[in-house]
Amino acid sequence: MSKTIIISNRLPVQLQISDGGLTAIPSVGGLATGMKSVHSGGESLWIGWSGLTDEETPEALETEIDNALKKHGCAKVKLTEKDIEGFYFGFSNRTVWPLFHYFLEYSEFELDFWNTYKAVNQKFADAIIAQSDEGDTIWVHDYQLMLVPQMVREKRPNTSIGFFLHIPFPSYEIFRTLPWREEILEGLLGSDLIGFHTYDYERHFLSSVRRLLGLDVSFNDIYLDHRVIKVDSFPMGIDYKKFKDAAIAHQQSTKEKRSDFQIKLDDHKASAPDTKLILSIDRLDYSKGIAKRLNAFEYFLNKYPEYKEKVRLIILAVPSRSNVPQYQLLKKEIDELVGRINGELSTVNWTPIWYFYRSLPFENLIDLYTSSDIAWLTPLRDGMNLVAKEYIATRTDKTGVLILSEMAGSAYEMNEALLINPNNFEQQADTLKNAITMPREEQIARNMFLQNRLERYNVEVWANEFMGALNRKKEGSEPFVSQ
Ligand code: GDG
Repeated sequence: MSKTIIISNRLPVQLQISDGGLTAIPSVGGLATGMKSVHSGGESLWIGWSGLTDEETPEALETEIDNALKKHGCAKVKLTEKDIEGFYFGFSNRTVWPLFHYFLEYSEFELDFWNTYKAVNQKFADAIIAQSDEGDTIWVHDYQLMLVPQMVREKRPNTSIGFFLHIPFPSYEIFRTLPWREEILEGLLGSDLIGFHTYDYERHFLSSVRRLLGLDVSFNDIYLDHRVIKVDSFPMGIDYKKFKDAAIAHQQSTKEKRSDFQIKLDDHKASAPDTKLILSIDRLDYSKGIAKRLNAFEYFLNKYPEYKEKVRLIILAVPSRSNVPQYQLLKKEIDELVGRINGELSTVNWTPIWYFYRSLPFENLIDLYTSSDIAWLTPLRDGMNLVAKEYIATRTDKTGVLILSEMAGSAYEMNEALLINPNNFEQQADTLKNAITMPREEQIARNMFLQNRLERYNVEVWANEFMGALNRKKEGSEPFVSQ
């Protein structure tokens, strides 16, 4: 029987080794949830890195780890510390990530990184080849594995291969600066179907293929030898029901059951009922525009001083890639900015910014979403941005205002949000004022549209549409319908 193989850098389960032995905890991230409908029963296998390097894995536990992963339909790719250094922290996050987010000056073109990226992609491809048969369907995820489709195609010419990129694909002018640009494109073109979050990323990719490889491109078909490769956009949704249900449960829970976090938020509301809470949640990443947001907040308070003591900004910055120097610098910059702004503007009754540098449990995330009057998300570039969608999904009474950067992929589907250019402080300050004063009826009207769309195009629909398109391509029976 043919099966589906999903492949991503990390597996949807986390391994923990403690005195009590080994535990495999399923992760609750968007991708893991979205793939549930695809990754079910014995008909699918998810291949990825377990999160433990070879050096961290006691030999005696190897079989136990394999068995624990097998129970979740997973198999591991073994990587050394050196692999992770060059492939993940190196080429993926010091070359591709900055370049694809238009931070050209941060992108490092290191031959060692590239060689390790190739070698590790080969390890992933070998794992697929070892565990798959010709009739299987393979879905490769994200920028860490862009060479895998071609590596698999070489050994399995007739296998159906899909690839989805979760980050932006940059314009040709940016992409062409990469020394290994042709190899990356050729790697991706091993796929039968290549998916992006937005039509713009798709267009950028097609343009690079045409100009760098000189291939025939017609509409969203690429002609390569005897193959036709489809390219299309599939904007990723969220597990809408999970967020909505969590928000409903949160509202229904008794006072005694509130989290400490919620008690603090409620105390704050009770002591300053007129104060608006403005929320931002991001991984601590330069692409998310956190420093600019802090500067824009200060600008807003200086332009509209009547809002001093009437607003509070909550910044949840989740630690990320702290081995990469650029992220260490950013952490320092944000720490200093928050300290300076709070130092300069605080009063005895008011601290303008509450700053949390940590990852919070899901329940606290819901506390924050449901307690905040405004979500303010200002990425300078973002493939999609799921936080914007999650905030809207938790607004059970349909109030709340979303201010969203037009540089986020999600902005294309969220026109009813207040869309801003994160570099325009004047516009950001005025938009904050509009958000604070927006009438309740207007909030409800805007969120009604947003919620309907998010509920309909949820993450399961996203996964099924991609798989459907890949299967149609395989069968060649139905006409391919572009969105
Ligand atoms: C990449 C692309 C694209 C955040 N803090 C906590 C927490 N989160 C969860 C959120 C959300 C997820 O993390 C973040 O997703 P984003 O989409 O906003 O951003 P990236 O991590 O950069 O994801 C992005 C995405 O891939 C999917 O294709 O949208 O553009 O960069 O789900 O809820 N979860 C918990 N505690 C936290 O403190 N539990």
